[in-house]
Amino acid sequence: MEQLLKQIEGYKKDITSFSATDDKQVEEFRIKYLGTKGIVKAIMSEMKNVAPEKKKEAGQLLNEFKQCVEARFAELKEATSNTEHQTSNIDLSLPGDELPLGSRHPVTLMRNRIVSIFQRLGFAVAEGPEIEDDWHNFGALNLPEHHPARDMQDTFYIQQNPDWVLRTHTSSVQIREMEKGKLPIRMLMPGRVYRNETVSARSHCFFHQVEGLYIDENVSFADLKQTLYFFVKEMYGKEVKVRFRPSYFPFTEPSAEMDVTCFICGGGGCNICKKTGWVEILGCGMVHPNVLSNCGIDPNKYTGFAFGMGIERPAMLKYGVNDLRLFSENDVRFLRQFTSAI
Ligand code: 2NL
Repeated sequence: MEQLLKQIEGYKKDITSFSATDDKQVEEFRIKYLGTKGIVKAIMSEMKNVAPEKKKEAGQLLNEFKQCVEARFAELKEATSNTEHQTSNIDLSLPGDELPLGSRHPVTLMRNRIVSIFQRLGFAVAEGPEIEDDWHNFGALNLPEHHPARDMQDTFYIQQNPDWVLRTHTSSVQIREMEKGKLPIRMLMPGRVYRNETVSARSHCFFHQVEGLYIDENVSFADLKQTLYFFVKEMYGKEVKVRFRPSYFPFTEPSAEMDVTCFICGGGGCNICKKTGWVEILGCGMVHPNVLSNCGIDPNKYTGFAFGMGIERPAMLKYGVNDLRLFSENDVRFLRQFTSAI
């Protein structure tokens, strides 16, 4: 009798832990416990070995056990028979949980597009500090003492040290590269820059740009043009036309600005190109000899070209963003829209 009790307890445990995910396993359960050669039958046959005075008690126990097995069988059957997709209590036909995918910032996306085109031409990427001294941000770049860019009105100066500014362009990184004295240089400087401007939909006190610099013997304006032609073709397509307009920067001579035929209206005239059919995309020029000698490079032996372009404006046009402030507010409702953008 004792032994029978133990046996039944053991089987009860097995029964509750028995799991079935399909009909086949439920059938296995039935055969194992309720079949003609099953465990219930086998235990019932133990009755004959039970002492007569215990028979009543044992009978009750066995009946209870049988009910247990049958209840579990019904449970397993129910769980596997609902639909053909349903296994136990898991409904595989339900939609999955959404994976919380991150997204790249649209300014990062546009920077990566620009950078990867120049990387294919052998330009290496360099970065530098956002707090710069006067020399690297202005002096070395041939910006004269009275130049408006140096004005407190336009530049953020660091209170503790009037020699320090928040860089107003990434050219300071290029100065640092040139000062290292390793030539030739073929580099790209992407980064954040600062101007003392009132924040609005169209202007911001910080924004991003990519500058490029190529210095070697015999680098000419023709090299500059071919490099930028390649960039424009890769960036805006083969059909796009290019024009150079003479311009002025203190750090290049000669200097130019480059326009492309409007990639919004195709040259017909729209709001973006102010009905001119052209949009300005960058400034460029041959590195001024003073800048070279300021960095210890002999301007009689070496020449170079440089260019600079903003990132926000092309990003606004490409991704249809109409307010600069959206780029720096980090509102997830804005950022989420770029999950699958490239
Ligand atoms: C623009 C125009 C430009 C440069 C940047 C440069 C840097 C060095 C020497 C000479 Cl170290 N030039 N950079 C040259 C011409 C134009 O940027 O519109 N940027 C947003």
